[in-house]
Amino acid sequence: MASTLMSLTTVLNNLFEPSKRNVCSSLIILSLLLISSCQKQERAVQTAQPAPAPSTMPARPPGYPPPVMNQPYPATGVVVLINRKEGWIEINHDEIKGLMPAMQMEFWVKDKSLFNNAKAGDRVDFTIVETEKGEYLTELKRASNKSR
Ligand SMILES: [Cu+2]
Repeated sequence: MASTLMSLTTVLNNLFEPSKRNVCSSLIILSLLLISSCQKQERAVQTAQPAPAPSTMPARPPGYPPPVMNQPYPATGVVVLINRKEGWIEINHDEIKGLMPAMQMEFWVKDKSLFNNAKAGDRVDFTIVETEKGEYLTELKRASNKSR
């Protein structure tokens, strides 16, 4: 019993010995730092901006208002390739007034027989219609004016 008391006193003495106290308090500070850095990480995760939801509509370039639904937009361009199997045509098109600037892009068709009217390399006149379900090419014919 006496020896237990002795060792307890030794432990207490050691604890209050300045050098040991420093070790002890620095351990406390270290653990506090660890806790606070963990909290910081958590906060960083929470404030991270959620990725924008993928939009079905392409971003509107400046100067082009949202398209008028179900209104035919006449357009011209050159056929790059036709994918009959999937039902789309890639056209290097001129500016489509009120819809989009000149660019190369794919258009879906609802009627694949339109593809009989043209082939890759042809300059074409076509029509684009915007619907709630997306953008479709509804008319396609080889351009009568080949000068452009
Ligand atoms: Cu386009």
